[in-house]
Amino acid sequence: RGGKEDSRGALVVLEGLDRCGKTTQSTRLVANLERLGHSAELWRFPDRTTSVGQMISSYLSNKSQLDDHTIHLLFSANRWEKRSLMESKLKSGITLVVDRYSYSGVAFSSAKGLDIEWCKAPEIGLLAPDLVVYLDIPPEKAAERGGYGGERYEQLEFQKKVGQNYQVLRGPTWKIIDACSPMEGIEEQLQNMALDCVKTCQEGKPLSCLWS
Ligand code: 2DT
Repeated sequence: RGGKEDSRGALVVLEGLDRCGKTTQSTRLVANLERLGHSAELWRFPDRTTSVGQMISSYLSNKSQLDDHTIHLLFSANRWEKRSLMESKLKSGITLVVDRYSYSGVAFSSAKGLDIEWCKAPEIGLLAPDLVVYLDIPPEKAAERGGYGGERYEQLEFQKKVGQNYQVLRGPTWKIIDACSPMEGIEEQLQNMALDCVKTCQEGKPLSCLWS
């Protein structure tokens, strides 16, 4: 077990409400992993660079309207179109730090009233993260941080529902960090969690699929 041939990169996902600090922290994590000699890349979903991603982007900025089920499936398709690249990167030893993933997909769509099991279904078979770090912030605190842009979903009442849905999704691969604690402390906790995870993947922990 754990021979070099099974060694791979880790799939680390950051989740949380808007303004919880995911983007800052995922950027720092990648820099820290690289500084410590690991190869790592920063990914994010939605990936707005693809043609599916452009449809999503236009929806989020209220430039187009879509049925709730339709946009849900587009978010999922946006992950499916990156799945094989994701797998090959991981197998080549690169750790992927991903800013939002399937949990955002389910938490946001079910906050609109869609059935949670229906929301989870199209995610079945995507790669399962080795670690999900949830940056925990009360929705009121996130709103105080200001800078909610004009995008769809960036409203307090909606974010409260999203937060409740995230709680339902929490599982054994989840670790929670208090997003209101000082930034340097968050950075350090996150780095330590990620390093542990990278190590188990280097040692040959097998890749698995959602929803495991
Ligand atoms: P950013 O502000 O992080 O770019 O996110 N979202 C995201 C969904 O509703 N479903 C998904 O599958 C994903 C990945 C969360 C843009 C918004 O899109 C939401 C916020």
